Amino acid sequence: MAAYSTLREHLTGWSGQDALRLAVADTILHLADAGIEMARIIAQGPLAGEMAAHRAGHGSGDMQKELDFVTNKIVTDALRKSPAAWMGSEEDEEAQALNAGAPLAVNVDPLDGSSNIDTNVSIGTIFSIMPAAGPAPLLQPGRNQLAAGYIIYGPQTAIVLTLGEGTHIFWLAPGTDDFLLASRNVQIPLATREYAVNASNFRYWDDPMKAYITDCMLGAGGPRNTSFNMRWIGSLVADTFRILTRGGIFLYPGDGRKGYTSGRLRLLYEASPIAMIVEQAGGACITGTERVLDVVPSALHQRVPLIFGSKTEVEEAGRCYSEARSPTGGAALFSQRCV
Ligand code: FDP
Repeated sequence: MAAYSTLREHLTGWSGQDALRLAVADTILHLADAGIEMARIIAQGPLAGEMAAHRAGHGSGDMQKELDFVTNKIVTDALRKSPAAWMGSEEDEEAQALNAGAPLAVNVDPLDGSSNIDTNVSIGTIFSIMPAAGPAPLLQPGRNQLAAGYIIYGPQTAIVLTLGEGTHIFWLAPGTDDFLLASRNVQIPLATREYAVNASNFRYWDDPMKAYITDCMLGAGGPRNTSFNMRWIGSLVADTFRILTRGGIFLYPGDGRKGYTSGRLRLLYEASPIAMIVEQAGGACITGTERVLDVVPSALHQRVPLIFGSKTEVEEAGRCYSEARSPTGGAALFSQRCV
């Protein structure tokens, strides 16, 4: 195997003697250890027990599964050992006070993509690390993040990480506890012909979103003069990984369903960390009308419309909003199919 730096070596080089960076590095290493433990449980599938079974009650309001509960405990234990004063988790209704006086505040989604647990599709743990500053340290805009990343449990286990100096991928070497830096400075291609959206919601979308997707669907004969492909894994970490690898655009807008005015995804432990990862990889991330990293949060579990990926394509979707566009003729056909 080529000589790759380990995650620990990379973090040691990055942090030097800077106290805040040392705290961030320590926290990431504890989360990486937690990721190894979770990867081993997930790799067992049903042999580890009924991990996709539903449990009662849930912090963010979404349905909780057994593996959500197990991973939340593992991540909480890891953060208790870290220099984190506060933790916000998708699985806990309220913020948790951890180590008083510690310098960091960490938001986590211990298990993203949990509707895929029993389908053998990649799932992951997303984290966002901020300074424990201000009256509500967990409720900071994403631009204040010191580091963001996610651990993906798939055919390969890997950590996608940004420390604000590019986005890197560290791969877990099988049979070891070492994450190795084999993908440095990942770059999302500027342009793409591939979009990711849950198209079954078309009839609930606003006009700009309908206009954007309709134009993609009209293909080479439509206003974009381009044939598009579509992919939707339905697991944010997996869809993001594909976009980091070969480009694309991901869209989960607000829609007309009850509770979906601001979409489905959560600002603090999904959209903000993904936005930092994507921007650091040369991509863009917006709500439709605003840069996601500039959204000022007001609640731990708040949702946000999310559009990210290849820069020129995200700008195209943004133009549909700034110009308040309406769908062209093709939309009528598609709406009829949806009813
Ligand atoms: P899940 O509910 O399985 O945890 O954040 C939640 C999420 O998955 C994302 O990973 C995924 O992108 C999205 O929801 C899928 O939503 P839809 O089922 O509405 O397509």
